[in-house]
Amino acid sequence: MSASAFNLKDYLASHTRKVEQALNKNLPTKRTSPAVLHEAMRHSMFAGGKRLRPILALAAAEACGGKIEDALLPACAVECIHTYSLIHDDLPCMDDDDMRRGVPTCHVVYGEANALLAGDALAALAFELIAQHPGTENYSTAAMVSELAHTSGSRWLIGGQVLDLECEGDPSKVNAARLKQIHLAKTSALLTTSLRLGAMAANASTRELEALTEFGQATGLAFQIIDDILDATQSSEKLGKTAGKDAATGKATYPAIHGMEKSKKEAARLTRKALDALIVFKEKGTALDHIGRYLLDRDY
Ligand code: GRG
Repeated sequence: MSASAFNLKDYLASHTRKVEQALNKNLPTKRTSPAVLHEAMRHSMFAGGKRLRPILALAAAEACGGKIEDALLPACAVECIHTYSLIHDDLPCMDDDDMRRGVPTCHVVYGEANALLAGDALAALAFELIAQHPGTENYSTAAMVSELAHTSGSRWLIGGQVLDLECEGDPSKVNAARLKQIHLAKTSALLTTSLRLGAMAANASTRELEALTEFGQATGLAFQIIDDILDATQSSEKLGKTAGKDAATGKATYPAIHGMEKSKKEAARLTRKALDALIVFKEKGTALDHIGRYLLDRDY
């Protein structure tokens, strides 16, 4: 596909449709017993998420010369992990949020115990799905399961949540290194694994896998810094508070630690780094390049 013919809107629409169909097929129906559990899982799964991680998995597979169909199981698996983490993150014992993806959170609708269990069940389903992938010449099924488990576990996703909770309510506890560690663990890690699993499903070369790892890490960090910049601007405007310190949530932000100018420069540097990493894919990296620009070119 030539770069000029590429239409990101159409690409996202068609890939989202494929992801939705696969998720619908792979999640137990609402009527499957116990119905309340499956309703709760479906409530959060089909609440209108952007499907960024599964789309990255499919785009990575295509960039490595593979077919979308080969990456649908990893795509569903990463979205199951993501949705489980959001359900648990929203619980009263964590962030205690009432709304997510524009609808009431799982525990608000189904109660705390059912929400906790719906999250657990989605995490289990993620591993059931990735274990169904036959693997490829260079990557065994076990290597793919291990990739997902490592990222979901105590060193990354869950570890990042613990670090974040430790600093809750006292942003002064967070220095630059700690904030980067939290962003890498909570945001970059699953984005990177989504890309890597899509690539593994397409039997990627080591060079391709490394390029996607670099793209994922830089994109995740830049995405989070841009989020922090926007949050800080909104906080200062809406709440009349010092830009960079989100006192409403008690969370440290990138601009609070580094200042607004340095944050913008770092976001721009990481964006360039992310897009440069795609050079190895030539034309086949067009979709990832457009997705990267779309995520990172937000107005701040
Ligand atoms: C294991 C409980 C537990 C938590 C792990 C991922 C996580 C840590 C917590 C979720 C909360 C959070 C704000 C994480 C940062 C990553 C992030 C940017 C999440 C939002 O992702 P989007 O924007 O959401 O892709 P949608 O709803 O579109 O899927």
